Amino acid sequence: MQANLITNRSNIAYLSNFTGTAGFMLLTPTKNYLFTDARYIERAKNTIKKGIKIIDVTHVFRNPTGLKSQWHKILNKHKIHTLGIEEDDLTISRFKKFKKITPKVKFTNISGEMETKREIKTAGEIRLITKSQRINEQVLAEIKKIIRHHRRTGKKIMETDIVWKIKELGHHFGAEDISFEPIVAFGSHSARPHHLSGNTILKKNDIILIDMGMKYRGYCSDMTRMILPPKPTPKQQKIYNLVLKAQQHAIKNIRPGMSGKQADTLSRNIIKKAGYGEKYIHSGGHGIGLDIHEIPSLAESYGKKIRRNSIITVEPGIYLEGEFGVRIEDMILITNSLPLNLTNAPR
Ligand SMILES: [Mn+2]
Repeated sequence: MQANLITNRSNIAYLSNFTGTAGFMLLTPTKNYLFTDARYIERAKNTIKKGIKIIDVTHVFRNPTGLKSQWHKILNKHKIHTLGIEEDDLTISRFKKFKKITPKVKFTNISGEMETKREIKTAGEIRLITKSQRINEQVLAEIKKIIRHHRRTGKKIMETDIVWKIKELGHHFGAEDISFEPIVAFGSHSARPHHLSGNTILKKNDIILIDMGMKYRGYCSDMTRMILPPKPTPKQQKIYNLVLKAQQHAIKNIRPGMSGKQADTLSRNIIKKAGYGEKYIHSGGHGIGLDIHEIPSLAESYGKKIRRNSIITVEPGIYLEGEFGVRIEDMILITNSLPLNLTNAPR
């Protein structure tokens, strides 16, 4: 029999609801186990899904044979001769420890198997991701008010002020966390796709890029919006319209069965034809769920198919160094017909 050792934290959360930072799972054909220590036993008991047995490994560090005897008992009970491991996650030092207490077992790589399951979202997951995005939109609406106020009054505000406002408002509207550090880029900083926000002060005619996401019951949201200056230049307006056109075309036409590469091409071809292909310097989107970046990937290098009931971002961009950049990002649910846009924020 084969058992699978799950060490990836998002996979553990997906399987068990357990979100502690120490622990691992063992999935046998008939029973699933969560191993964790005293700091998390209480939490595990309160949050874990039914049917998973909690194994307390608190004293193992003082007495390593403690884990060894429990471990052997379980492996023998289920007649395990092969152990699947997540090679993309398990460090070499931890692997050595497992190898030491499991000398007779054959190891096999199962990286990606859980991620392939997680790619398809259940109705409950779709609800949580949508809720996460609703909070994200409530936060953005407040941020826009703040920016309007500062533009009107000329009161000083820095990129990092807005970053912290996003975090505080996320908490206020019920998010448990942000899904990644918000990207707030004023003026020419918007030409850097992942600008590190700093102490730059907003100028009256700055274009603003905001890329932000929340976490709600473990599930991430992700959205990018541009806040155009009161009087955008013709070039800003032209590039904005082009990115929006490319994004909307992709959103309308992505279908299950298409490869990640084909899905990426939908927005990229429009930007290429307009002469800005070289300025679209990242992939066209990504899966999202418990992690901010999951499979599938909308990219040249991703030949696998887009699947129904996966949730992906669509986020083309054009970056003109020293001038400005534009990216527009929505989250969509893949269906058999028109994808469902989960993003309601105005563009
Ligand atoms: Mn994104």
